Amino acid sequence: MPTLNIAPEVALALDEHRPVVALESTIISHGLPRPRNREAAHEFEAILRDKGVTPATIAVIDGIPTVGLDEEGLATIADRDIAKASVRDLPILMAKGESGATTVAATAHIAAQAGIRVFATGGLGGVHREANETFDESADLSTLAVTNITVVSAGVKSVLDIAATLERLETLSVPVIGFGTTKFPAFWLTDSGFTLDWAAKDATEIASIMRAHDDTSHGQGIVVANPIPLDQQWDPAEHDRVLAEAFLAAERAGVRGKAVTPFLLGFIVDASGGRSLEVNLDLARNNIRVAGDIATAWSRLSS
Ligand code: PSU
Ligand code: MN
Repeated sequence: MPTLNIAPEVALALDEHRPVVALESTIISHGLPRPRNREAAHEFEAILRDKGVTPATIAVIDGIPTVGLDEEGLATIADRDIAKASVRDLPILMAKGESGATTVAATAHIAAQAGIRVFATGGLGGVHREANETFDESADLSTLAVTNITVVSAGVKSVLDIAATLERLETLSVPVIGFGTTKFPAFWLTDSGFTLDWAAKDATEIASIMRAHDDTSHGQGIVVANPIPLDQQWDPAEHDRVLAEAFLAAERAGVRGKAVTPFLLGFIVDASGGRSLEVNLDLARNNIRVAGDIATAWSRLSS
């Protein structure tokens, strides 16, 4: 059985040093509600194709880590109840021949194995609030410490402990670079209130940082933080109100572990009357555009 199935279109683009962007599947399976999620999966790929960039949505399909999904693969992650898979779940799904939607961690891991250098997502996982008691820190962070890929995200959600997440990324020697700003975003909000040390002015500058990183790093990843524009962000007061409700609901429902992120996301979409979903889609589209530009700049620089 093959250990990695790379779609011919993706393999050819990589071979010819043309731009490729990896896309995550947990955002489709567990991060966005049906049936909007399937539309989004198609739309995300179309944004890249319109820029001349080859999309590579990643998931485990019937036990095979797959890079670049066909219609059936997209339907598997969007319409069926499948496992949320982080890096540690991969060998188990492979041995059992089962499917799974890959988190940022697992997507980054598989993308790097395939030779993809740029990856777009919505928000990174991170350190959960009260992690000092629960130890709940996403494997997204530890995986980025050992996986050389550039991830474009709108920061991390305010459901997480943003300060602790930034501290962990510092400890793990993962560069965090603001895209055109030093203000670190909080997913639905343009500004988390935390300031980064560094900003890059454009995609070309990110590509040159990637090249220097290759010369000096020990193989960790790079985080590009791309804030949603102010006029597209969620109203901060409503955001604060809905988040407080979501935490209460999670506590009452006794949700733990890997179920926490999907529970909060689902609750927040419902409690915001769909507004958080629109912002989520907008910021994902923004990140995918920026990732496409970075992949294009990278292919120019590296070929
Ligand atoms: N943040 C989002 N949407 C998501 C996720 C995070 O805004 O869908 C998903 C990603 O797949 C991320 C995962 O890798 O949640 C993190 O889950 P955990 O905290 O259980 O590691
Ligand atoms: Mn967790």
